[in-house]
Amino acid sequence: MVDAFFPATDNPVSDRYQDLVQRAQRDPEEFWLAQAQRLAWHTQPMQASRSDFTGDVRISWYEDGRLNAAENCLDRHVLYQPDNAALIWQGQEDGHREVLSYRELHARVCRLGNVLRRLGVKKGDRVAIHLPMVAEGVISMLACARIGAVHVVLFGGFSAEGLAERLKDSGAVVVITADVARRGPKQIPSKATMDDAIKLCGAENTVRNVLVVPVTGAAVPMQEGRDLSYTAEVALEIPDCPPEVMNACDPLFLLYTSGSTGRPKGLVHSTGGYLVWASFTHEMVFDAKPNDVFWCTADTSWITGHTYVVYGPLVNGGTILVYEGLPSWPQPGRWWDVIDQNQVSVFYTSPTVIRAAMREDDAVVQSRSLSSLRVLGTVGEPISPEAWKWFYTEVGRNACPVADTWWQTETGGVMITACAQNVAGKPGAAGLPLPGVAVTLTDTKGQDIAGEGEGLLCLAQSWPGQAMTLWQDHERFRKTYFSTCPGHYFSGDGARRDATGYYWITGRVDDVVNVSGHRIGTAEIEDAVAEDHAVVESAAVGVPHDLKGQALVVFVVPKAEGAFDATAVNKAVAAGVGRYAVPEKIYVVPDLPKTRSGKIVRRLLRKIAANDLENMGDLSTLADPDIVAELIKLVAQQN
Ligand code: 6R9
Repeated sequence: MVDAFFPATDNPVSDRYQDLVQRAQRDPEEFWLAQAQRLAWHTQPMQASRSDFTGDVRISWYEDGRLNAAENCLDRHVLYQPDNAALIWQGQEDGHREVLSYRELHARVCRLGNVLRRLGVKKGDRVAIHLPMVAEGVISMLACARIGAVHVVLFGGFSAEGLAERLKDSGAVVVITADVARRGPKQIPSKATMDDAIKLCGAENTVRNVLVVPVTGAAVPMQEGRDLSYTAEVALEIPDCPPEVMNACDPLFLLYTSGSTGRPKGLVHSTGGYLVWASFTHEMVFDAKPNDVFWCTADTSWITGHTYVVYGPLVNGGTILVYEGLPSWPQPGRWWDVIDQNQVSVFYTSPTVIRAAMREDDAVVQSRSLSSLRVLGTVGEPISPEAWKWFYTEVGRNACPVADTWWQTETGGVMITACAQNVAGKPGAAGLPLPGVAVTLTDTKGQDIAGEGEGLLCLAQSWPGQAMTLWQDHERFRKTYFSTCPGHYFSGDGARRDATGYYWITGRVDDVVNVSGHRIGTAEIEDAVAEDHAVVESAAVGVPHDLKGQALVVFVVPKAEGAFDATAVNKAVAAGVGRYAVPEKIYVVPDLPKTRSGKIVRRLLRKIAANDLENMGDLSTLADPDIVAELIKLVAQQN
């Protein structure tokens, strides 16, 4: 094998891994039923998959099984390891730290479950969670799961409009938010933004109650009858709350993500299949052990936070670390201190963080011990071989396997990686599909590509963690994922398979931009820009960026000639989507390159914005081929 980094052996996979791959191939039904034994069921499933990627499309796992996700994450561990740490919360300042044992976490989840029940939340109702990285975020998710409510975790960086859109779409009846969120030296007004969001829902508002977690204890306006203090409410309840027994295919949560059309997509994850996937992948990918302190740095509002901050490690009985703060605040290397202080053994982060750390003096990382680390992982964007090697050498001290994990909100958990201790890592490559994962590369006509080659990254068979549908829009689910390569799930990514069967992810082939691991739909941005009435039309594209992976660039065509205020465009994006999506650069142009049928040719805009002017391809299909030269000139002038 070429370029293999770890372990130094001729055979890139372990015997155990090979055996699992073969068993999964031989009899998938048997294999996945055996994996279901990881969980405690009220009714054992007798069947694994009843999924079908053709026709109307049906994703269905363990459909005759019954279970409760919170019970799986808590009660069975309370039985045999009540005093083991379930959750370590580390605040952004040193003095702020709290360790919750399994018994304590169970109690706090139960109290909140009882509050929600008292507020009339029923099985199947949606509850929105809008919290920073505090223990209450995890507690809230598990409390929903316990009473059969569907949690909808919303990103703290969304604007009021972004929140309102998701509150309306999900029909959330209760919101759990914070007074404010700490972000380094800044404070984010969570409650105030949520108040605005609920106001924006107008007649479509479904929110009856807002529970406010006192993160700093800041005084915030409370609306009589609607808003309640989280602390006061949980204090009224007992630490025992009978779990709601759910069907395996009942939704555990909705999670919104960006796609190539404007409206965000609410992916619906199941209770049984998702939890099996969280357990299986957490153990396989990270070679997880019960005494691990597992730190996944993702925000809980991201799928990575759902599966590897909360469900995976807890269902497997491990200890999770929830860290409130930023990587380099109040001092550079803060995250390395958090690892040392909490004896973190598995560290799972993103290439963006690694790139930022690489820019600091190596003395910052070298001055820390990091001796507790055993396994490293990355997720969210492609990691360059250079960053991979830095992570392996400087953070892992040449002794910890690095799992670059490729997966998506839609897949529920990791799909392609170099499983720690079982698959040799290769800098820059994601790795091999997990056992039972049927990755294919197809050409644009839907034909499978065999052997070495590059194509659309698809899956030929369902897997337990697959999202079941889009919230209240199954047809959009079918069209988005199953029409490009009929009979296959299409991920939206392109990939290359090398001679050793390893996959190298080449990035999105649709109109989604990945800024520091944030998935941003260009249509979302364009919809927001359209709110600026001085703009006729706009086109958002992604360009390569050293630190962020990709950066967002927007071409705008103003209504009137003369002075144009680009800051208004930024304001429109901040208001419509959130500050995190504000473009890196705005180019003011007289027109956009379009086909004769009026379609914007984004491929050309991407090349122009990235100053990659070779191989512009055939311009003769453009309505106005001269626009290209003009745009090149204007972009150069505005840089
Ligand atoms: C888990 C998560 C999914 C998109 C995905 C792809 C990109 C994720 C990656 C990666 C290259 C990796 N992506 N992991 N690209 N290498 N290891 O990120 O979910 O937010 O839904 O994003 O992120 O483009 O399609 P999500």
